[in-house]
This record gives sequence, structure tokens and C-alpha cells, in this order.
Amino acid sequence: MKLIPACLVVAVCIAYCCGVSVPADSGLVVRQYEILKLLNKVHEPNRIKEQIEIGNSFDLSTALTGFKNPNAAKALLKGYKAGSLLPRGSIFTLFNEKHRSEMILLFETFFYANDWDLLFKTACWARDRINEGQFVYALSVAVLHRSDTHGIVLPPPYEIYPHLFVNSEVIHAAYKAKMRQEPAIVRMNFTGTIKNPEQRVAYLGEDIGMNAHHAHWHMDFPFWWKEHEYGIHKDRKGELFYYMHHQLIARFDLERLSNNLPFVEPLSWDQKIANGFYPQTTYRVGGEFPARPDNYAFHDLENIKIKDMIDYTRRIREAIAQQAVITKSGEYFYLNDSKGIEVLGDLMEPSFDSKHPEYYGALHNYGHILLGQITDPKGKFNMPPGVMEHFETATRDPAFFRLHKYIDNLFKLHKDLLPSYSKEELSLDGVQIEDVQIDELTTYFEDFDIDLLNALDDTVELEDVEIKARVRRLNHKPFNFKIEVNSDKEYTAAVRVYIGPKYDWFGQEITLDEKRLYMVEIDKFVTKLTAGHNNIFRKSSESSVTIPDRETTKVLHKKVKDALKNSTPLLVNKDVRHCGYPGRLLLPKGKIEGMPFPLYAIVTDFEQEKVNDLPFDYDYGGSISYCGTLGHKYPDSKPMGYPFDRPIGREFYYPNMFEKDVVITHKES
Ligand code: CUO
Repeated sequence: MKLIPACLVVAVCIAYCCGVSVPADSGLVVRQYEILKLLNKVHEPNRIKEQIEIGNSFDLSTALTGFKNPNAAKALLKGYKAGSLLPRGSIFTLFNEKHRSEMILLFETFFYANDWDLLFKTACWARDRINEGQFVYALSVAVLHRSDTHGIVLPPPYEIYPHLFVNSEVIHAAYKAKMRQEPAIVRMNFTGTIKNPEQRVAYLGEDIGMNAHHAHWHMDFPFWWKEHEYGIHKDRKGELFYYMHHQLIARFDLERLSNNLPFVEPLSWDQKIANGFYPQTTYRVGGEFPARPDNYAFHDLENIKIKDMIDYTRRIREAIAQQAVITKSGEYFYLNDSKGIEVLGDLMEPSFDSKHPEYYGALHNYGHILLGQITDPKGKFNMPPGVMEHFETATRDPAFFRLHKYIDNLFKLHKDLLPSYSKEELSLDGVQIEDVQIDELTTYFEDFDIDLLNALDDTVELEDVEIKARVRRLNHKPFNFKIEVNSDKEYTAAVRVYIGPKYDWFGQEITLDEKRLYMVEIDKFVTKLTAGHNNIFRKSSESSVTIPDRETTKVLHKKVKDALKNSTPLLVNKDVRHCGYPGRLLLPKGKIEGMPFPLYAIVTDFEQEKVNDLPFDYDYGGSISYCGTLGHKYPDSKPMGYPFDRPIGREFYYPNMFEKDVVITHKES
């Protein structure tokens, strides 16, 4: 072990306390290396000799005393010996109860291993014996939640499973290139044609960064998470379910406006879905993702009936109207304060913490399944799961946003029954925002290459060649803004910044009470105010809503190898997050002639909102607003979306708030 000079210890401690990167110890570097290897080419048998040998010689049945709770490992082993587990090569979906319960056994086996050594051996064993989809998901969630793997970076999901992110044409072209042993870059187009208006916003629904964010949100906040068993509290999980998805829809709605499309309409169980969807995406094994024709109606599935969905909805509406849900034990749990949204989120998703899953059902999860299996409801054709049955692919289908708007409107019903914010809740004594200045806002499309190495089968005869998919993706020029604030005294201030629509689809200016439903949070941060005039400077890259581009597996792999050779230390952030809206999507696409959007900023007293004693600028690994934190409390106590989450009262504007129109211009490239 290397000794670190005393001066470096101080620097490292300061850096760590604020959540930034520090050199990894050698143990963590090795763990990072092994995890990368375990997640490489998961569809094929492991090629890493040492890992194969460890897996072959490991006997789970004699290692059971090494698990804090061995029950899952025992049950997994029993299923494995009986041959009843989902085989390798089959399609795994979290929405299938059998697939999920097996995956949970594997997760718990990983999670309860008392040390890294046992986790690693178990993972080497499982790598070639358990279904690869279950393996990747269970190992990822375990790595995100074990204390000895904090700081490990997982490869981006579009590099683990390129098939879920790129279309069939690209995969075919990639195979051809591999057969010819020629490096290739294959251009990928978005699904659909100009005849389908929804195609105009396909670039957002199919954005690989947005899909990766969504997939990771559901790994950080799994609906099956048993908090009391696992001992890790997911702070405000139900509310985050509401808010993150609400923001996904609001952001999609802004994008629709700039593409001359109306806001998303919620779907309804007894109405046909006007817009069909043809995913043009193929599973690696198991056929094409099913398509849905236009004007297709929901159908009963064997275990999910439309009538039940209508009943669940009615019961939820009743609970909202009475501002109380009924629990399993027949008691009322009241919703009439800012905690009600948490209970409703758990109820509608539903998570393991639903107050009464039998009575309120599984409205949202069943919605995903009904949409996913809509074209083969009786399983007559043994179609594979639809895009809605994977969090990696769900937003590709415009019906995703319609389902979530339906759910979101139920949340809205609840929020609309809460009192508007009062003067005390909105204003801040002696604080006035004088101006907000912002750079020119420009959006554009750019090319981005996805590594397809994991999409193609390995052959002993053929070497790997570099094959990539080239996709178009939205980006914006980096921008800075300055908020000028006068204050009578010192404050530790929370600053929230939103952008919203000015006009509706018809070109009519909309009221603030309507705009608030489409308000997109673009930043939230805490800063110090001194008495007098303050200039608060902020960069778009610092937004707490987003994360930067994910590092590629190749780059990560190289860094780890360099660290193992001791040439360059591997920098890690123990709070690293994989969840986070892509930074380049922070702004909705503008128009070539410029498109106005109202921008709002509000300053409040962070001392009144803070929930812990961490430094006020602790970064929590970024992406706090939509992704909360891992292992900490959500850093402020205000309802998410404040002050736009509740109806606008008669008095809304106070000096600590500022509104101005900004213009986003789109540049053709
Ligand atoms: Cu994220 Cu429906 O919860 O997709």
C-alpha cells in the first residue's frame, strides 16, 4: 500500500467530503476491472479464463455461511439444480413475475454476500449459469447498493445491450461489416416516416442517453425494493416516481411544441390508441419487437383485465377525492399534506411499499404490460415482450408518454386539492431578484457513435473490428447565466430555475396555472448570499438535473488498466450516479427563427429546507433533482416541483422570484 503525503490526505478529504473524485484504492480498482469484465459480451459464454475457472470451481452450496442472509442463495441454487430458472438466451423482462422473482433471488445473493471475495465468486458462477438479462440487472443493482462497490462505474446500457437501442437495419449492416472484417460506421435513422407526425419527436423518445437515464432511474429506485429487509431507505421514492416521470413528460411536451405538435393526450383504457408504433428493433435472439397498428384497442390479458384497470383507477380517484387511502388493515392513511404524494406514488407505480396492492392494484406496471402485449394478448403467437416491457426501450413508443400522462393526471388531481402556496411559503424577506441574464440559447443536432462490439456474436475465426452505429442527437451550446440578487442579510439560498411553454399548439399564450404543468426544472442549487448585491454565476454544465455524457466502456477499461499498471490513478466519486437526464437535452429544441420560452427563478432560504448537515454545496454525484440521492436523504424538504406543483393562488409573484422570456434558436447543421 502506498503512503499518501499528509498534505494530500487533507486535500483528498476535502474533495471527498464535497462528493468529488478521489484516487481509488487498489482494491476498488480491481473490483472495477472485474465488474467490467463480467459485464462484457454477456450474451456469450464468458471468455475470461480466470473468471471461468473461479466460476467452475465455486460451490455455492458450501458457501452459504458467507451470506448475511443465505435464503436467497439457497432458493437460487434449488431453482438452478431443478432447471426451473429462465434459461440463458431467453428474453428477460422485469415485468414478468417469474423472471423478476428469480432476478430478485440473484440480487439478494449478490447483496447479502458478506465480502467482495464471495460476491465475485458468486458472480463468476452466475455469469455462465443464469440468464444474462437477470445477471446484468441483478449485478448492476447490487453494485449500486453495496458499500464495497460504491464508486464503481457501470458500462452504459447501450453498450451492454446495443440491440435495445439501435434498429434492426443497423445490426444487419454491422454483421455484414464484421463478416467482411472491415471497420464500419453505420448510420441509424429514427423509426417511422414523415407521414407519421409522431416521427418528428422520435429523436427524443429514442435518444439513447434519455433511455439510459430512465433505465438507471429504475435501478436506483426499483419498485420491488424491500426497504425493511435490505436496510437501505430510498428517501422520497414514491414522490420521485411522480416527479421524474412528470418531468419526462413535460420535457417531451416542450419538444412537441417546437415541432408543431400538440401536448401529449393521456390514454384511456376503454379507448383505441390512435397512433400505432413500429419499433424496427430486433432482439438479439427471439425475434422482432412487436408492432402496434393505428387505432388499436386494449385487450384483456390472462391475468390483467381492462375492467380491473378501470376499477383500480376509480378506487384511486376516490382515495384522492377523500384525501385518504385505505390500508390493508382497514385504516385510513391521509393524503392531505405534502407527504400524500409519496403514498400515491408508491400506490400507483406500485412499489413494494404500496399501502394496499390488492385494492389499488398495479395501475402503472400493468399499463406497461398491457401496452407491451397488446398485439398478442392471448399469447397465441408467442410474441416477445414489447418495448414497454423494458425500461431501456419504453420511451421509444409514444404511448409511453400517453400512459404516463394518464398516471400524471391522477397525481395532478391530488395536487389540485392541496392549498396554493401562501405568502410565507413563497416569499423571502429582504431578498429581491433584480435580473437574470443568460447567454444566447442555441440547439443543434450532432452525430454520436455507439460502439456495437457487444451486439455481434464472437467467432473464433473472426477478429473483432471496430463497428459503430452513428445516431443524430440533440445538443445545445453550453450557456452561462447570471442571477442578480439584492439581499438585506446573509442567506444560504436555494435557487430553482425552470423553463416552460409560452404558447400552446394553437399559438395562444397560456395562463400561468396551465404553464405550470409543463414547467421543466433546468437547475436547482444552493449558494451563499451576502448582505447587499450578489451576482450568482452558473453554467449549464453544472445543472443538478443532468449528467454529462457517459464514459464509454473502452475509455473506462483503459483507465482501469492504466491504474492497475500504477501509471495513472483511477479517480472515483463514491457518490457517482448513472441516473440523470443527459446534459445535452437540458434545453428543448428551439426554432430556426427563435422560439420564446418563459424562464423562472426563485430564491428561498435553504436553512429552512435542509434535511442534513452535509456541506450546502455537497454534489451527491449530480442529477439530484430527478434522481434523488443514493444513501442520503433527499437534500431539501420542499415538495418536488415547488412552487409549480400546486395550483397558482391569487398572490404568486414576490420579489424573490423572477420571470423573463428567453429565446431558443435552433441551428440546422
Ligand atoms: Cu419509468 Cu413507466 O415508469 O416507465
